[in-house]
Amino acid sequence: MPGRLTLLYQSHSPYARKVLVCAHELGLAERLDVVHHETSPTNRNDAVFAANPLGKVPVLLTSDAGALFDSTVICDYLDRLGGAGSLVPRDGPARYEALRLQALAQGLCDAGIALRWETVRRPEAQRYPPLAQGQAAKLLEAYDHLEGQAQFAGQVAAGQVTNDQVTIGQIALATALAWLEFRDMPDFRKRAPRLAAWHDAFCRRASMQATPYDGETQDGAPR
Ligand SMILES: N[C@@H](CCC(=O)N[C@@H](CS)C(=O)NCC(=O)O)C(=O)O
Repeated sequence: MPGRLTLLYQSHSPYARKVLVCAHELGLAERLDVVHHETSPTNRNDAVFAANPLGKVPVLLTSDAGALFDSTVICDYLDRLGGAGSLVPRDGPARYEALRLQALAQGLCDAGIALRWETVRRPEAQRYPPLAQGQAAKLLEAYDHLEGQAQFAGQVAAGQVTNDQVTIGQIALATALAWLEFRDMPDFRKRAPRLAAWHDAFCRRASMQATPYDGETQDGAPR
């Protein structure tokens, strides 16, 4: 049984926040030493590379399983450590519903980060508008897809968002949507009002309240 765990974290990373929200939901947050790290492919962080050859956060340093990445693997580890395996249903359609939703949320974050490179992070002369449009289209398609899923309306109506029935997919989605708003990405509220209502309810959970986004990306000096 591992004792304390170190989480290489970043206060403005949706992937890192997903991990920390999972830890809170599982009652494991007190066992984590959370260490903030700035990362960027244009601003090398040697301490992060020492634990993850991809140079990305989050990374979880464990005594029994080594340095774990990426966020999906860390969440799986925490879920098993938590005992009940409650965030990732063990079997059946519920398992794949949760994992697929997590994959979609990961894709929202990936597309959002790619879009930010084309809109604010890359020097202006090197931006490629068709790439920005293509990434924004992924976000809008995903909003429409999620809005079409009746589960969100039902959950808000039944108050389920504020009880204990959360999955890795829901946590991943909430942290992704919160990040998209934090970074002024294409709006989902008008386009997907049921999704927005679900999100607002989910954000009232203590795990979300305890993990607000903060900070700016540090890409280093222009080359
Ligand atoms: N698939 C990874 C993505 C992790 C990721 O992209 N993290 C960003 C911070 S939001 C990072 O560290 N980027 C640094 C880089 O790309 O070099 C996960 O789910 O953990």
